[in-house]
Amino acid sequence: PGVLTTADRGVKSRGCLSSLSFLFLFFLSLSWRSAADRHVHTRVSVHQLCSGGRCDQNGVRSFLSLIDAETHRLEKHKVSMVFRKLPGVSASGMGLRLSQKFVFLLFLSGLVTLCFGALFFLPDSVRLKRIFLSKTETPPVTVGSGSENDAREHLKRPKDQEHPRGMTSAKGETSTKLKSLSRKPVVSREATEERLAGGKALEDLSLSRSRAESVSERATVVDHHGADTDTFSYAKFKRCLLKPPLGRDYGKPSDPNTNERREKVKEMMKFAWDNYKLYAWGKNELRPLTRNGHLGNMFGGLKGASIIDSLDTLYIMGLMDEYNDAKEWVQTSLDLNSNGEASLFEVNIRYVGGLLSAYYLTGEEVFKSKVLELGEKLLPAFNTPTGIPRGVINLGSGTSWSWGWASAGSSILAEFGTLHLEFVHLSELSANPIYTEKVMNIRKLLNKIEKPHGLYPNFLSPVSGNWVQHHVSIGGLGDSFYEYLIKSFLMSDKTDGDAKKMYYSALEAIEANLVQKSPGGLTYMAEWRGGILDHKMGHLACFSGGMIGIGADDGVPEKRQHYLDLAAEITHTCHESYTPTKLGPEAFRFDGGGEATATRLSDRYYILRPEVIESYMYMWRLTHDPKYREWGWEAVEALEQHCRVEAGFSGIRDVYTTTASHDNMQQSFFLSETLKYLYLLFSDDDLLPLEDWVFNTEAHPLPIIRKSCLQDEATQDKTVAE
Ligand code: DMJ
Repeated sequence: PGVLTTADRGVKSRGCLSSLSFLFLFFLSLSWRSAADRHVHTRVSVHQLCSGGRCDQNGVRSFLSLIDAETHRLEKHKVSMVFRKLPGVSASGMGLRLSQKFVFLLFLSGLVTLCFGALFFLPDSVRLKRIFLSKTETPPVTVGSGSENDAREHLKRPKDQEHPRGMTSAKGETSTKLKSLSRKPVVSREATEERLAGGKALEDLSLSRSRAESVSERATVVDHHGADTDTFSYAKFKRCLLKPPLGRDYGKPSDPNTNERREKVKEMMKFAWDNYKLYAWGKNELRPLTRNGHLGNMFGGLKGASIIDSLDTLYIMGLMDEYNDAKEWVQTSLDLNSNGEASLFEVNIRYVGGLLSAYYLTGEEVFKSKVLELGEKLLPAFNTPTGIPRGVINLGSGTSWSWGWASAGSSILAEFGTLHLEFVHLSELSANPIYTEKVMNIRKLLNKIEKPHGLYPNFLSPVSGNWVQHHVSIGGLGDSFYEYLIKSFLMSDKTDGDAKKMYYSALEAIEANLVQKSPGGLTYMAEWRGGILDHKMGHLACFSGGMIGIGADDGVPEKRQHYLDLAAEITHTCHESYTPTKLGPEAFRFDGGGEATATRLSDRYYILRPEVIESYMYMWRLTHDPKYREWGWEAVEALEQHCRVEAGFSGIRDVYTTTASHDNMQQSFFLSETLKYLYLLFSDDDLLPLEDWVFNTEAHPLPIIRKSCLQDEATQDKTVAE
């Protein structure tokens, strides 16, 4: 706190510049005034030399030369010159008196100062800065592929749209016991020559745009959707998994009580699904109070978000009739030729993630062809000078632009930083490297750019590649960027060294700057605004318990237990925020006397979010501490009591009152995340084992890519064929 960052220094020095301009004008006016004063003084002195009709000749001569000199000085004076040049204005300066001139000049300099002040200090002054300072600003940070449609740069329409996402000590607890963190693969993970070469190719981020394009073109020749359909073999992929995805018996727990709880969660899923099907089929989300559907404006005209988000949940729960209905809808009704404005992030995590998972779990070709068709439609969003995509894309025209609410046309860290897992899989399935190149380019830029205190601010300009504001958050706007770093490392079969390095150094910076302990002993993640801490934690930030947990095992040996403890402490804090309804507020604070409590009315709502339960699930898998299942069950009971209505589940407006006021929305992430994490919490660990799967930020499981195994398999297949 209190330390000036580079950007702060920039703003301050520009502030100084405007103050200097004020001082300059002020002294100019003073010197003008003193010159004028001296002139008056000279006249007075001459008057004193000549009295009674007699003058002292020598004195007069020397005073006359003094007058000449003064006159010359005044003539040279810029302000005086300006006045002289004005037609019809006398040399005396518009006929104003000296004191009036002085006041006028002071007023003028004040005005100039005010303008400069407004330019640099008003909240959204960045736009103005760009106009005035564009020539002197740091040149854009470019890495690899750049813009190919700079025309769009000028045509982009910043729109005023709503923010698509929520803004977005374990008191007496002892050290958490690590249950089974080591995930030992059976398949060889030696870094073979070939794998290294492949990895290097992926990481060669200085690829020129033209190369990326030519690769794209080549792939397009192979297949309309850029897919070389013969390259990816589902059978090969299945053979490279360490365990069956659905376990020995669909993860059925042997303990009857746990099984009963799991069945309850399955019933909740069926209830939510049936009502969606009944009242909102084909729409994006169900409005359970008014019993109708909601399309919203996040998916660019794409429909059926709840269907796509539910595919894998229905499948792992064994709700096969429902899954088949969903699959049929994808086959017959999922129309990707929409022409609306979509959030790149939301379409990616829900549609791309949902379809990818459905494909990997079932091997149904329809999911693969749909996801490749959709992936291709997202590519134009990356056509910016830096390759950092903008937040909004028109799926029909490919035009993209930044959210109207995002400062100075910036892109959001949690949005452009949450594409990696899905895009790498798009390359896997299509055999087209362009998707990987796009996200590797983002990675490279983020790796290269200077980070204040090692932290990643939430807003970045897709034009210059510089940070736009110094707001750092592990909750909304930042969250899943960090999640995708560690998950990229895990999903690469632990070969993605850059992701690993970036994750652990980010975590170090987070610990040094954001992690706090409340007076009551609760560990929490504060937010950071240019060095000032805001002692608030969003519900969204509660995913970090799980994230730090799954990353614990790959930290430096001396920190592994520490990371696991930190993960447990944060999860504990988030559990503390779930009171008295046993549901948690959107954001809770640790100042103003509160401990993990929402102090503002506007923060008290709960929209069926998953993050706290997500951390319970990971912490259960990592430690098998029974408290996580108990906490999960508390949440199930609370959802039943406060959120279940006659026709589905609904968010509530105030978690501090037991007479619920419902928000009339069954979010699609309730089906994909909240209920899936609860189901997994009450299942055996062999249902979607973490040795084989990572969950994207919408809880869609994506398989770990075992390049060496896939290549060995390819060699074997070839040998057999020969
Ligand atoms: C989900 O869409 C994702 O988890 C996203 O990363 C954050 N917000 C919602 C759920 O709260």
